[in-house]
Amino acid sequence: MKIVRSDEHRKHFPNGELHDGKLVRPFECPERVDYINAALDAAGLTDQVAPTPVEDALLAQVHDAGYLEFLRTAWDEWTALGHTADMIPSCLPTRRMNTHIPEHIDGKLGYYAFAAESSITNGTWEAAHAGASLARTAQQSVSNGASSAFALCRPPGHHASTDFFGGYCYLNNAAIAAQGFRNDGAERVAVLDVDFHHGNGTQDIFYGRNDVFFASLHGDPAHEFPYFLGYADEVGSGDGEGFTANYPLLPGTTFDVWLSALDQALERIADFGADALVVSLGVDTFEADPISSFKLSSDDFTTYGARLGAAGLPTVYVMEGGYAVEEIGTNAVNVLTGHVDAS
Ligand code: SP5
Ligand code: ZN
Repeated sequence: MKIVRSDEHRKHFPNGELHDGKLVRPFECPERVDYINAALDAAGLTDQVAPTPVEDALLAQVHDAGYLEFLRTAWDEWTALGHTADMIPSCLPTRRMNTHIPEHIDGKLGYYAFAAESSITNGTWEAAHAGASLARTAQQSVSNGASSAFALCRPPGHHASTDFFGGYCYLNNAAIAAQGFRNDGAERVAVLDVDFHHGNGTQDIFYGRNDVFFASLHGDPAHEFPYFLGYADEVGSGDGEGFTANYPLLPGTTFDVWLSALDQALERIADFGADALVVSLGVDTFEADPISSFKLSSDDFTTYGARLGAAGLPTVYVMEGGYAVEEIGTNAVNVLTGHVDAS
């Protein structure tokens, strides 16, 4: 298992997150990476690959050009107005509104957002770009022959779509890895999203395509963020019909139920005939996660990591969520060691 990590993520740490009506310290915080690094080192997962910058051309295959330009310039445009606080979107387009892109930065901020808990701060672009580079580098090491790799991405990515951010995500690291696999010769790529939350961004990016299969196990969006995508009747459209599979699970879901959904998703991926697998690895399915409601124990992560390793595919793990900070390292690394021991 190759490991790809860097310190650039520290450049992104907004002052607050809008949570239950209050601005609180963001759940998605830099110490998450410190705990994962410590657990990787303790487990001897230290076969490191140095990251190289993701190409603009690959970013442009996954994301809209106007959105990328917005992310790159938003903070400068904001601070040029004299603002010093973080950028929090407050006016977002909804049903029956216009789809013009506003000129004012406040309007652009709402246009390119889908959720208001995630702000843009000084360094958000640099950190997100560096995170995408980790995912690309991990994918390249696997395309070049490594059997598996782990990209310790922060901020996470699976909620970000072609042209919007939210859910702590700005660039879709898993989608960039999947597209990278395609560019480097894989004909069929599967993305398996095991984060507690539905990977709405990844689904949206590949929804009309039959070369990337997307499967997600997540809290039922009738009850859980991101609320507006991830229902079982979303199966893909056009050429992509039949290439998306959603497994919404009720709050309180226990590991036996979760694991049987995983087995169904893995069967779909095997039927698809994937040449490579990208795992959106969120460990917010943990029983003590402060914002989620599944019941997995730390040992359960080892068990399902073994299932993933037994699938026998060239695999890139991309870090997504997980907010029980002190246990995040153990839980994430348990998946990786489970994978390695079973493959
Ligand atoms: C990558 C990732 O895991 N993103 C998650 C973003 C979730 N943000 C909103 C969560 C809303 C949770 N509400 C919990 C209410 C508890 N009172
Ligand atoms: Zn999540």
